[in-house]
Amino acid sequence: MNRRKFIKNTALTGAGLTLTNSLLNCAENPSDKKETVVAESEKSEPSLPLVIATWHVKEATAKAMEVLQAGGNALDAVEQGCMVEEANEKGQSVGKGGLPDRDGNVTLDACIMDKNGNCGAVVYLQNIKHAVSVARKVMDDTPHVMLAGEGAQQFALSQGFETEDLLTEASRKAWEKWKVEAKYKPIINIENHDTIGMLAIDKNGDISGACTTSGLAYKMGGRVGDSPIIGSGLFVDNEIGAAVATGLGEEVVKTVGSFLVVELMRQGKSPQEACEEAIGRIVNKPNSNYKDFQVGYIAVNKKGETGSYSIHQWFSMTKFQNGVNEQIQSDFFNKEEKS
Ligand code: SD4
Repeated sequence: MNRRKFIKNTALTGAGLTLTNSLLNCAENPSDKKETVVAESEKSEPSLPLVIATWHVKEATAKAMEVLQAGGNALDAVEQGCMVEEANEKGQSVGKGGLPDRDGNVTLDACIMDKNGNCGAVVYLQNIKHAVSVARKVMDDTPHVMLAGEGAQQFALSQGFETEDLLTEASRKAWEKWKVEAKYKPIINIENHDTIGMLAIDKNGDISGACTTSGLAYKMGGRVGDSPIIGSGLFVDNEIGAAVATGLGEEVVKTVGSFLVVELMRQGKSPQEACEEAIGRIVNKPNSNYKDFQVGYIAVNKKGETGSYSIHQWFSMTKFQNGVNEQIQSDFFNKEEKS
């Protein structure tokens, strides 16, 4: 599978750090994907249940749909869907096999949110593959919303999760190569997909969402992105809809992106319009260096209409609805960029 490499680096100059933005180059080359739909259009009345997810993750959306078709709720569907990618060692941005930070540690961020506005999150979780399930346990079985690091791991162990080394041989080699050749100026990653964010509506019309990631490859030790932060990486409001983000988390956090998308839908915008305006908030900032990084949003509203939008080309959404599990290429802001 060829991957297009369209932007090489993301510079976080404020932190004095240059980071590879892994998701800049992991989208499908459209010439490889016969089933790719070029632009999304809502041709018929949306029907339930439905699942959408960031990037090309058909196995994950298929799992979530299996849960929904069996009468399961949206919360179980998004958890189980995300778990597919966490267990997929070939995916170097989620769960086992995730690329490590600059010190060689794989650290995971995840969150989950249900139809009642309950949520749970883990940040800087190590040695436990299913971060999304630990996040769910935080939501279900603690009085808290977020657990970090050692505390999150201890909690997971107390709940019966088992530790394992998440750094696969492939990711270790990539890290070793990065250290030697990039000299702490990271080079492009080759990945199958990126952070998975998933939103589902079950047959009762209830919405839930989840997001799980190993974050930016070769990040500074201790760095946490947007993905586990409710309102930034993910937000669900069962009255309105839900949104989830992928991309350079720092930019998503600064604009409280997923909450913004949901609030824009509350004001009457379609999911597509809301995603576009949220991207607008990033790219229209004074002195925005958006050409150097990617951010993408996907969203769904209560009616089951969906949208997705990104700064740069090659972001995609996987959507499973009406028996069709398809990858949909997102529209994007930076049309000046050459294909
Ligand atoms: C982060 N939003 O940690 C994530 C990165 C991402 O895997 O989407 N890529 O900033």
